Amino acid sequence: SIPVGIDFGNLNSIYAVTRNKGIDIVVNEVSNRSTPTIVGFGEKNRFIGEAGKTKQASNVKNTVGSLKRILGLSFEEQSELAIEQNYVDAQLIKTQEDNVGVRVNYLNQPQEFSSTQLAAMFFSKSKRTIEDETKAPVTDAVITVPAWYGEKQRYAVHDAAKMADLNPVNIINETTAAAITYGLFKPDLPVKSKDTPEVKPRIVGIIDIGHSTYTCSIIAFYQNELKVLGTGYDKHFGGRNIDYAIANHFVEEFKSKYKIDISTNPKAFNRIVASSEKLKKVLSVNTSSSFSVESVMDDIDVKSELAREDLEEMISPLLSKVSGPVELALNQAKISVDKIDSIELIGGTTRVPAIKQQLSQLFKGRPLASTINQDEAIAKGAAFVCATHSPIVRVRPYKFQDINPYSVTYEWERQDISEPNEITSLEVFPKDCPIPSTKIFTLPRSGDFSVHINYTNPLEVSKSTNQKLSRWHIHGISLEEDQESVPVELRLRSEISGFYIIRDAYTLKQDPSITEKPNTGEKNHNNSQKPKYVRDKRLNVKSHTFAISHKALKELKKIEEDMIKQDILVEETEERKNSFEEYIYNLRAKLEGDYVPFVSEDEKEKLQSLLLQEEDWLYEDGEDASKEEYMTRHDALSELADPIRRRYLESEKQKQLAKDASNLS
Ligand code: ATP
Ligand code: K
Ligand code: MG
Repeated sequence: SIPVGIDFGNLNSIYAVTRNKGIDIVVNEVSNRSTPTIVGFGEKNRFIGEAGKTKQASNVKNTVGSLKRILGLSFEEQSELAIEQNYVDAQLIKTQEDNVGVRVNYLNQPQEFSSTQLAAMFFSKSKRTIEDETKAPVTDAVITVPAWYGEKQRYAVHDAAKMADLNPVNIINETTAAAITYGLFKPDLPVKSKDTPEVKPRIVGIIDIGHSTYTCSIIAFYQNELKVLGTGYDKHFGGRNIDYAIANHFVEEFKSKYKIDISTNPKAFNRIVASSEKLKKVLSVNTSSSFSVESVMDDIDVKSELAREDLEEMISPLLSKVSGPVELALNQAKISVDKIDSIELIGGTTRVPAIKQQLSQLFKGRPLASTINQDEAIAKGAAFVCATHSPIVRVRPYKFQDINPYSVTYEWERQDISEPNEITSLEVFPKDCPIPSTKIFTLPRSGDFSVHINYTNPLEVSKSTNQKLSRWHIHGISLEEDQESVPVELRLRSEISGFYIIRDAYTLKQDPSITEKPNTGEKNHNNSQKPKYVRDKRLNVKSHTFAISHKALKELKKIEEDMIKQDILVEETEERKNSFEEYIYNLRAKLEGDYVPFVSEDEKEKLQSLLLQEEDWLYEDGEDASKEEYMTRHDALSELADPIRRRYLESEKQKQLAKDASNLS
């Protein structure tokens, strides 16, 4: 599998692959370097990516965007849900598992899909796009997510990828992925070595403001190495807030100006939002711009204009929040603005002049650079990370470390062991500790037991977030007759992907080699009193996480595969129809041209009337026929026409032979 990185954006997603010793962006079926993150449902098939965007205006109720916002969201998170419903015309519903899903019309009937299925639909289309462009099989992928994604959302990404027949080898934070790209392509980073332990890293602030989210990370760079020192974010700050501010402004204006209320008409409002986004982009360059939408509703054309100044006034509440994520990141990194060596802007919304200006003030006039590609840096970093996991692709070693966003505690049951001060829980991974990280912990146990992994501090995560992350069962513990307990060693790990796990568990026994020849080496000198333990038996570890069960995953994967088959069938039917139509036109032209000397009047008449009949059929009953029917009719027609074609080809061959012969003589 070719290594793939997917920047799963709220508006657009970007695909990168490593090939020819570099990292390339993959273009989609219409040669765009980014693909709309959108899924639409139709009477016969789905419209995913570009097709979804194209059909959106005429299919608003059955088109779903904001996939990344609703992915892994619980229905309990009502305030989040209410915000997302503003941006999604399809109806958001509660799925059987208490997650968020949609109800849409698909194949002429109401159907429900979970947000995980929706993301899977987008990922499976992405997989095909990448396979078509690279002509290589695609399985392994690294997908990027916002730093604020909790464990539930990260498992949802994992499940969605698997449903789409991808292997999510890693999930990494967006700004971390962009930082990796920065680190890979900057030639002049400080070199840390044994001889120069004191050399200072370069400190860079990476600011990503996209369509829905704003993240700032402070990163320390050495050559071939980076460490995230702090990350701050505003979950609800992005281009879509600006688009809606503009759209709502015009809705109000048009109420009095044209006596229409566009907010009551989803299709019309959608078009206003789309035009508002365009207007916003123009205002990043020009100081004023006109605005118009033809026949927006009730056959009314609307027209207006907007000045950049007025836009800035309109979004002043948003602009006042620009400093938030930067301050949070600096706080977590425990450094001041002056210690930052440079600032990199990525994400589309950092192009807004007023936002740039605010950032510039915040960083005391320091230049705001975009030395890495603003739109593509995240996907490229992800593709590189995917390559590091590949057994066949060789990439240079690169070390990167992220930072733990939430404190996490491991908790286990009390067992009746006469252990003084037996503790039953431990905050293993405090907020701000580096990740990945492994902690080894030994517990006396009298039998099989379970461990619960929870967020430590409800205040660190949003109110409605489930505090309980996962449950782990450790079994296979057996005691000797005279034993009250046995020491069990757990390897606890926080992964770069944001998962907290128990990597493995062993029972321990006293090291037999030590009792046999005690205290020979220096090493054992200090702890000669304590018995030394070694691993004895590997225990079984079973987890219950947010991930959906194997059985459910298998079923959902099958459902996705069937929907893909249906999409492909519709595509192929369309191709067959087009080729049949083309054949009719070509044959008609040839009957009047090339074929004239080889066709009898009788044959010609017969064929021409058949052509007419088939053409009529195509525009009536045959408008919407099956793939087989187009093929059958195509075959029937060519069976009649082929003898004529053969006579023609034979004559051409003879002519060529005669020509060759005369050239020879
Ligand atoms: P997110 O990161 O929130 O998931 P995303 O990755 O899809 O979203 P980007 O592709 O980084 O977002 O940026 C898209 C946003 O940037 C859109 O709101 C778009 O309108 C906006 N944008 C793009 N170009 C410009 C521009 N020249 N001026 C203003 N805004 C722009
Ligand atoms: K993007
Ligand atoms: Mg983004």
